[in-house]
Amino acid sequence: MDKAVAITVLVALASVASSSGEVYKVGDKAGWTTLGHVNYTAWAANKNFKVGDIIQFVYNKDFHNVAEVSMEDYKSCNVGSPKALYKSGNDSITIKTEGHYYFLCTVPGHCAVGQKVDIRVGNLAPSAAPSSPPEAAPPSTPPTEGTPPTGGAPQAQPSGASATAESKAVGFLLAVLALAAAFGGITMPR
Ligand SMILES: *[C@@H]1O[C@H](CO)[C@@H](O)[C@H](O)[C@H]1NC(C)=O
Ligand SMILES: *[C@@H]1O[C@H](CO)[C@@H](O)[C@H](O)[C@H]1NC(C)=O
Ligand SMILES: [Cu+2]
Repeated sequence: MDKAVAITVLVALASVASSSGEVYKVGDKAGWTTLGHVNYTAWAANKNFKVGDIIQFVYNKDFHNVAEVSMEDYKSCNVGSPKALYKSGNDSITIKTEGHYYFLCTVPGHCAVGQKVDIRVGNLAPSAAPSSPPEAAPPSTPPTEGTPPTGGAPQAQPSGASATAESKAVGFLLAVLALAAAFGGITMPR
């Protein structure tokens, strides 16, 4: 009975631990910048973002900012109607629900050279496949500096990411079982 309780508690603790949010610094060491032309699509592609994770933008606030925008504005680099604007130079955004979070820098020209990122949270279709075709061409915002939006990157590697997550979970479970065995001297199932 005590062993069962101990195992239950350990498993509960393990699931709490594994569901606590991770902090993702956008661009890793480079941060949020136009220098070096960091490919933020590639940066985001192999991440398994979850609700509760924290997306951290670190940048020089004299040169950049962070705007959360709609998918359309993300694709067209329209900086004119952000949903939210951050400019502290060190902005941490906690993910509250599944979905796409589109961010870009509103400084003229920066989005066009790639300072934009699509944070895809949950098991959703890649943003490259919009569910509805573009409707009657909206009064267009001129694309900045003639660079086409880079919206066409399919992030086709969920298998690798989920395999990693699974092996992590299995490892965790094994560790918990080993601990429980050591703790209670139980024999493993035969
Ligand atoms: C950025 O990376 C994505 C995914 O790896 C790739 O498809 C895309 O072509 C890259 N963009 C540039 C501008 O290199
Ligand atoms: C950014 O803020 C976090 C806390 O929100 C802090 O841990 C981190 O050191 C800060 N980084 C920089 C570069 O200021
Ligand atoms: Cu910028």
